[in-house]
Formats: sequence, C-alpha cells, structure tokens
Amino acid sequence: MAHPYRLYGVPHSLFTGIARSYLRTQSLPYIEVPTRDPAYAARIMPVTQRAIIPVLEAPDGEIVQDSLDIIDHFESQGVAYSAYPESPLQRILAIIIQYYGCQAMLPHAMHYRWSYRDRQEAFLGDAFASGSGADMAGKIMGRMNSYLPQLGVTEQTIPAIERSFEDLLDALNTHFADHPYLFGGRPSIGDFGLIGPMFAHLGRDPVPAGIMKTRAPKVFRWVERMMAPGLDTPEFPGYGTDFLPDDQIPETLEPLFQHIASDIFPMLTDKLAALDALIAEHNPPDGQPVAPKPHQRYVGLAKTQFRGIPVQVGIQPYMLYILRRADEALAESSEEQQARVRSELSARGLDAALPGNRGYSVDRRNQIEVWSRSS
Ligand SMILES: N[C@@H](CCC(=O)N[C@@H](CS)C(=O)NCC(=O)O)C(=O)O
Repeated sequence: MAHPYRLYGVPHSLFTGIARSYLRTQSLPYIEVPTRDPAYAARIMPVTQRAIIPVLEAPDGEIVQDSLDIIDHFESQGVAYSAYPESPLQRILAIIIQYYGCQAMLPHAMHYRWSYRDRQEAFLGDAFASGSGADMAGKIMGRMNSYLPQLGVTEQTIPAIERSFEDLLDALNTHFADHPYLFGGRPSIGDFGLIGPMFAHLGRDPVPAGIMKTRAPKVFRWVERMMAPGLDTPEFPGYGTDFLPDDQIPETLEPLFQHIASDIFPMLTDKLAALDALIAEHNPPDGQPVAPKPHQRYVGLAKTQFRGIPVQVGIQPYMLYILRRADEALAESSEEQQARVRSELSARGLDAALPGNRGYSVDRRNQIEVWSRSS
C-alpha cells in the first residue's frame, strides 16, 4: 500500500500499545513513527494541541488521537474481528475490564516502571532515548516518574498494588489456560484495555515482566498473542474466532471480576462523587474543556482507599468517556435484558461501575476532552 496508516507512538507507551495491538489483530497496514519525526510537530501537534501519543494519521490525512477513538475509527469502517461483543453482558463486562486495564491499572504500571528504577535504569533509559532522543529522555523520564503520587502510588499503597498485580496474574493465568482471549476466540475491548499496562510496562519492563513470566506463563503468552498479527492461537486448535455464544461468561473469568470489584471500589465511587461536586460547584456549559490546558488530564483530588488503605488520588474525567459506553450498551438492550444484565452485574459487585446519567459526561470535540451536558 502506497500510504499506510501512520501510528505515532513508542514501544514503551501504554496507550500506543493498545492501538498497536488492535492494528495488528486486524492486520491493518501501518507504520509506527516516533514523535521526533518532523511530521509530528508539523502536522500532528497543531491538531492535537498537545504532545500526546498514540496518534493515528490516516492515508486521507484524518488525525485521530486516543487509543479508544483509534479503535472506534476502524470499528465504524468494519474490521476482521470486531472488538465489541454484540450481547449486552459480555459487552458491558468488556468495557468494565477496559476501564480497569487502561485506568485503574495505571498505578500498577507506573509503580513497577518507576519504583524499581535502580534495577531497570538501563532498559528505561534506552527506551526513552530511542523514542524521544537522548537529550529529551531524562526530562521525560523525570516527568513520568513524578506522576506517581497523583496516581496513589505511596509507601503505604505499594504492598497492596503488588499483591493486586499478583492476584490479577493468578486469576488470568487460570483463565488463559482454557481460552485464548477473555470472552472467547477473539480479543474484546476488554482485552485491549488490559493489554495497555500488561504489554508496555508489566510485560516488558524487566522487574514486572520477570514476575509475569515466572508466575503466570499463560498471561505472558496472551500478551504475545495480543501483540502478534491476526489471531495467534496455536494452543487452541479448532477453538473458533467468535466470542462465546449466548452472552456466556466463562466460569474462569469470575475470579477476575471479584478482583476488579475489590480493586476499583470504593475508589471509583469516590471519584464520581468528587466529579459530581465539581460539576455542582462550577456548572460548566456543554462543550467547555474539562481542564484549562489541553495537556491537563486531572481535574481534582479524591480522598479514598485502595484495598482498605487510605490514599488521595487525582481524578481523570476520561473515566466517564469509557464507562458511559457501558450505560449506552445497557440502554440499547430490551427491558428484559437490562434487568438480567443488572442482576448479573450486581451478583459480581460491579453494578456501581456504570456511572448512569449524572447530568454530565465527557466528550471529545476538536481533539479535546470537553464536558458534555446532554447526558
Ligand atoms: N486517553 C489517551 C491517553 C494517552 C496517554 O496518556 N498517552 C501518554 C503516553 S502512554 C502520553 O502521551 N503522555 C504524555 C505526557 O503525559 O506528557 C489515549 O487513550 O490515547
């Protein structure tokens, strides 16, 4: 193809990994381009209004930022293996797992990358220098490292974050012994949410990748599978390429749902309450950017707990951008289905992961996250 898609990103970036995994799964032709390519400053940044990756540049010049929007860009055109299950419970649980992976696991990813810096410095230094140039590498590494406190990574929470990573590995290792992906024979939006932290940080950086390989070899294989072209499932001959039929949830996923419920609550509920208070105080109009500057993604702090340990964390309105899709998926189902899905969610302690209509949400307009007041 004369003009393949261009994916601006770097190998060690969490959100680039999501987009790359999706492009490879669908066997879409693309080349990955680092941000020091002159086109990034010339063509991309004037549009995105900030230095952020991943960015997709389509052959027709369309520019798409955000890993989720990149996926949806292709979904709307039709792809070999759609990432969205059509049945409501699978779809909603996949969105909750997506949220867990690409938002609730940021502390895990960032802790293992930056708290073990002394044991990983050569690896990280090489990655950041290759991606951003030797001059910028130290500066960018320092900035990333400085994000730990607002993610709730503290001396008190670190042991719980590490236990959580180990519990997650154990739950997934059992599941991936029986199934190639979370919901069957192809990756769902949940697999793509999880691959962000599980590839870029936890599956590559020396310390967590060592834990993953030794403790959970099936999870490591799933990471490889997610990053391979097409569907890489030689261990599952004849398994098929569809999601499981009849909105079936594999028994082996139940420990994952228990794990997610105990990790995300009460933090998610506390963050939503803090956002409610912020909206009540400032009453932003429809279309107002969520933050004064496009690169800012935190709008306040919430006092909460992680696995029973008190912690203060930054609030990213982006969580609504993801989770409101679960509400939308629910609203599209029949009343009977809605009742069934609600009771299935509450049996798993996950009903509160659906934010519901709070009178505001987050939308993206002109590449910027804005408050939306229509829902
Ligand atoms: N919601 C965005 C998040 C993208 C994001 O956070 N990208 C990181 C790299 S993994 C970034 O560009 N960070 C720049 C910075 O924090 O300065 C997406 O899904 O694309």
